[in-house]
Amino acid sequence: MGKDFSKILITGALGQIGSELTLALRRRYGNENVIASDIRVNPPAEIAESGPYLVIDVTKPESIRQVIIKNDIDAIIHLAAILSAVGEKDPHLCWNVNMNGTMNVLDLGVKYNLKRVLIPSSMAVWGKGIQKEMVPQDSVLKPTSMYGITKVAGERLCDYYVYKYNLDCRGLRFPGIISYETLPGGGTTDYAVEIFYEALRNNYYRCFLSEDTVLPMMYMPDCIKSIINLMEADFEKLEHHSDFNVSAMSFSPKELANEIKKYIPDFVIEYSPDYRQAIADSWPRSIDDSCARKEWGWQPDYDLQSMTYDMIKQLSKKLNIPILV
Ligand code: NAD
Ligand code: AKB
Repeated sequence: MGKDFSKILITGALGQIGSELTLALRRRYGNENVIASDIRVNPPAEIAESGPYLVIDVTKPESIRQVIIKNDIDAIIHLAAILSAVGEKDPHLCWNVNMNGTMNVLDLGVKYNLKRVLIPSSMAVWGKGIQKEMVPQDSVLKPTSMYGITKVAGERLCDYYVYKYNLDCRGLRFPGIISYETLPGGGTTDYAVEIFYEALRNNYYRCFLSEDTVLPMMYMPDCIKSIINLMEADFEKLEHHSDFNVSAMSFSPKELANEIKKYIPDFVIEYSPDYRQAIADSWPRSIDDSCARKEWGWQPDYDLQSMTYDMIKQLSKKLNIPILV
């Protein structure tokens, strides 16, 4: 167990996960050793000023290749992607970014003999015919969203590169990620972040999922921890590679709203399900992550209560809306 790579490239680094992961990895491995990249040209000051930032479009392999060569990159964390809700609005874009981006990263990983490639998957891999409660590691994968289809194909592709080319490629199936730094990028679980902003600003939230839609979720500190732990895990001890189930908590919009009401008693939530309800209905209610626990020691720190407490505390500071916590 430990770090055997020295220069990391992060794609999609300005997104919900990347913007926090970049800073966490810079603190851990050194500012100059973590190169952030995204298709967007204007990074926020925190990213631009704390280390290298480059523009990369992952659908263009040459733009990734140049950065690998010029910076002696030996590990890539590939976060650039189109998420489920945006993917349903533009399935071709979703296919192009998620599939071609992943294939480009994997091909370059082989060509330049990279020590590690990590590519997150998602609970969107599941769909028809699944066990809804504690969906097991190895189970039927028949997603109905374009995003889910690209995530299943991405997982299979990564495992193919492990076996065919001996590339050290790893990945985890994240549930919905909740955070207060950067807004989520257009997924079905985005409600679980929006609700905090609206509760604090307006005491009111109209939720696009129905009140009893239970979904697995994870707080950002656990997400960052899981990526670092898997990046540093001993390859020899891994039986799975690109598709580790990881989980932390599960709740419905109603249960989350009730937790928020402990801090904002006047908070009112109403429900107006839209096209994202069908996506949520195709996903599991909870996830069995025993393989990740056994193979690389996964253990979440946050549950619904501790996540809600911290979200309210951090966001009330960020938005300058005093709340007693
Ligand atoms: P995000 O949508 O917040 O960020 C994705 C980033 O990719 C954006 O900054 C965007 O500008 C960038 N991007 C889009 N097209 C690009 C291109 N062609 N080239 C380069 N960059 C491009 O996503 P995220 O939430 O940070 O997710 C990161 C990874 O984690 C994705 O693979 C996603 O599927 C996975 N994941 C996220 C969640 C979640 O709840 N956030 C849950 C499960 C899995
Ligand atoms: C989404 O809702 O699309 C993402 C995910 C679970 O992959 N948050």
